[in-house]
Amino acid sequence: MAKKQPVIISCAITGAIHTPTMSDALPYTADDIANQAIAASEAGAAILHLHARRPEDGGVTIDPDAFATFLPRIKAATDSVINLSTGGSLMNTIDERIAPTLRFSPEMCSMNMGSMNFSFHPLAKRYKDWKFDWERDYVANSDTYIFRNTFADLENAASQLAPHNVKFEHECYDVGHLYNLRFCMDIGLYKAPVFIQFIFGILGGIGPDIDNLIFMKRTADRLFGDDYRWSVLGAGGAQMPFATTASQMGGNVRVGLEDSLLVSRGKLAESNAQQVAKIRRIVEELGAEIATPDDAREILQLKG
Ligand code: KMH
Ligand code: ZN
Repeated sequence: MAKKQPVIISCAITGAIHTPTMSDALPYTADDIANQAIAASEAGAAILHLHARRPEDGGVTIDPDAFATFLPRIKAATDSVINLSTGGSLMNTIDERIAPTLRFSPEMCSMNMGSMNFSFHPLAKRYKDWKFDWERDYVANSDTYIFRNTFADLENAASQLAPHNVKFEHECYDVGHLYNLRFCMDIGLYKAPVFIQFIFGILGGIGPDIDNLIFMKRTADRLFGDDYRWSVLGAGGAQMPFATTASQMGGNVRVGLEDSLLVSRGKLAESNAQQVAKIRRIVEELGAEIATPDDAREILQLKG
């Protein structure tokens, strides 16, 4: 029997969605982001997906100077692949969102494959201290909260980033985004093998039902054949069930406080490393190995 490929664990350390009022574990100072990223790497994360936040209030920032406050420490302390977000905030242009990647030229960065509504699921109200008012905060302002990723934006980002040879984590929140990706490959924006992150459970994208994972995977097989590698991200309570299922289907997994503040049903995670350790234990107990950073470099054909 052919040896199974090891499972790449990505960890998304802090993101732009959750707020520090929702969990004490969510890192937002440079020290906390660096410490949690280093601990996640030691726990088994081969890839670290990073956003920056304002240390004074935990709000989102895409200022490259803010990334500079924690990136050197993480690079000095770990061998994990650095993956910078180009999603940033819903308020910024694509030029602003790719600025940190242009400055630091990491091995990887995210690339969001379509425009969409983008919201917390209303069930997020269950989080501790969650002061969320659906009508006031989202429905009334829904014009402001469009996540813009037009084809022109994708073309612009790909052409500016081309000299950096950065591998994209193609964030696909719905089946249509797979077709967008195929189109962009056909017009020469991306090189195979592409790395697709199938995302389930963001309101505005496809829902967290395992049927949808099978459907996304089957559609990707049809569109990309051998030209893609894949990983799964389930938002909120879908994180561990989807990661477990994906790892059993031959896929890779993404965990981290960016995507879920929980470690198990109704229980807040203490750290990113706790989520990495949990999915690592599940993957290993079910008979697979986890990938080292160098395995990830080889599987995804990173510039290294
Ligand atoms: N927060 C995730 C659902 C990005 O940073 O570009 C998607 C994400 C986007 O990670
Ligand atoms: Zn992100």
